Amino acid sequence: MPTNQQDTAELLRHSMSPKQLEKLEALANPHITDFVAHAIALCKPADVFVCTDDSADMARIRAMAVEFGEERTLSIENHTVHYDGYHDQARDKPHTKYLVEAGSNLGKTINTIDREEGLAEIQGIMNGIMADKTMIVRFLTLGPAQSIFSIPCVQITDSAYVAHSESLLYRPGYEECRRMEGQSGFFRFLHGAGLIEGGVSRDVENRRVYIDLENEIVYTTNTQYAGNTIGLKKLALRLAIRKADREGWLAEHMFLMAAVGPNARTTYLSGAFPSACGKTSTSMTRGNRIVGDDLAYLRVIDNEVRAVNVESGIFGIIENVNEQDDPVIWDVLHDNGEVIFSNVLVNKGRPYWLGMGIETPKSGTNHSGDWHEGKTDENGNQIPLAHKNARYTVPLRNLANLDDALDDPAGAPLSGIIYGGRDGDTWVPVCESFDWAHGVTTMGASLESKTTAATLGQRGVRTFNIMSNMDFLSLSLGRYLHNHLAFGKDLPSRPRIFAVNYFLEDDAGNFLNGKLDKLVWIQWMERRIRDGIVALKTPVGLIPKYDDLSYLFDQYLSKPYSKQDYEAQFSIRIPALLDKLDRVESIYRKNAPGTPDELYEQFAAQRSRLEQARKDHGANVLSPFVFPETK
Ligand code: SPV
Ligand code: MN
Repeated sequence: MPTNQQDTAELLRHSMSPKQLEKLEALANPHITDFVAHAIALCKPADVFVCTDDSADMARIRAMAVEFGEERTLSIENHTVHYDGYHDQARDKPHTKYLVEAGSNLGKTINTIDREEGLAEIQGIMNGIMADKTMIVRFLTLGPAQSIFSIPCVQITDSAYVAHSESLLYRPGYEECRRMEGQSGFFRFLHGAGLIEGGVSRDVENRRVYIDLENEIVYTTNTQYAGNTIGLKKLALRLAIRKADREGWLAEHMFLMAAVGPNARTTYLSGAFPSACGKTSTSMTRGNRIVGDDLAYLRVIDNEVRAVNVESGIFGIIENVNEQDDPVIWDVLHDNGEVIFSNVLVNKGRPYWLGMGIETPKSGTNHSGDWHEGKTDENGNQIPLAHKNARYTVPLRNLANLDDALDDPAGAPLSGIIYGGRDGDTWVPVCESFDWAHGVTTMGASLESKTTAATLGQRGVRTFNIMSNMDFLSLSLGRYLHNHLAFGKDLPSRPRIFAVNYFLEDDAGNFLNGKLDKLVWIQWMERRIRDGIVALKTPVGLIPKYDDLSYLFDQYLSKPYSKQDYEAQFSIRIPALLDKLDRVESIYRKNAPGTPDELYEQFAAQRSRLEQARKDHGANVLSPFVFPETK
């Protein structure tokens, strides 16, 4: 590693052309040059490309992705396809670790490694990893530019696909860095894809994502999948959760949308759902407008909660995107704005995916290479035509339903927060909490969801996932929960908290709701917030009245809604809800010392309300019609 300024300057001069060096030096920031020098000394690239916000530099990145074989062009102009390795199709939780000093108190649920050991390991793996490759240096911003929310970032990668994806997903940051006039405070990301074979990272057994919280640097290697590599996405979220803890705000795994109510009034809602549980589709529901689909920062400004989309694009799951249910995104995927498809089937230059609602070809190229229907993997399992976690990457500016708040430096005023997971048997489709603390503890901090294809490993396993942010927590569970409780405590008016469940099943395992029903739940929440329409008071929160839902189903989906459907969906399943309280409480008791007492108090109160209701009504499952009306 270079040890002084002269060594750094020498190393930089030897590693890149004068033109690239000029772009770096124009930033006049020793923190940046030191990081670039550190990366060069470690990864030993053949060449360095410094990307500014200039459109020619952006175009160069895109061209590199095709030249390097990481993306292939498709029939529609500006569309490309990228493949991740067959075993590199999702986030790798076991190999994602925080580098911590001995005696750290992150708790049992967070994956850590001794700092010195971890640094030695990752730097060993990354030593010389860019030999024969071009190192790309990018500057981007999290959150809107020139805002209290913005965080400048430096991304270094040898993957043009990663760099190209970031052009579509984030706001440019070179000019923002220039304005920083030599200060520090950047998040820094260093990615090396490792040996590439057939366009994909070969040595996935050496895949690592190591997070240095102290220096706000993330090292990631031997992987291409965006969730493991794109610094500004989930790697930055982990750093942001720490920064938010220090500064008194919240960094969340949430969509942000403008719900459009009667007379075109706008109500901003955010929603935290685990990966692949409907975040993107909720933020795109017909008639409403999207601000963001995955990551939000929340701050109290002048006694009001304001929220921004951290990103400016979507890395969305493509499975089940079809023309009828998802017309806005369907259009974006078919017009000639920029799109990167990943891990889909390509046949004659056209992309195909699971659940697209049209006839699909019997052969082509996909994440397994040449594919034909019936092809099996090394375990004899049939390989579907596209991966379940296949995705599309697009900039939000191409969407017809984009809300103006996207680039507002003051963010959007937030009126409601929604928590939802893949829950077959406990929560009703929509329910409002009694108050902030009840919502934070029994909804956000009690979220459980079945695992999906967004992470490597078994699917369909019920898993605790606090605020849908569990995979990204860089704080102890107790501390993170404390921050949520404190955030809303002293505000004159707080966002309301709701729980939703799109995945409730009947006894035979059939889903009780249609894919579009969420449109009605959003409108009900909007009416609760804006009009204070009457609800029914159950032991777990406030649920809609049948008549209101019947009206909203008719208005928004032109569908009749029967009393039988209402009863099946909104019955309070007491034994399942009590079991859930026990399950979640034992997680906190076992793994989360420092959990605020308020959680245990709220759980005890909820338990006794459920037991009392069982006694009063003499049944385990209570029809919604038995509950009284309330404001
Ligand atoms: C998610 O899995 O939650 C995503 C995609 O949004 S990524 O985190 O990038 O894998
Ligand atoms: Mn996500």
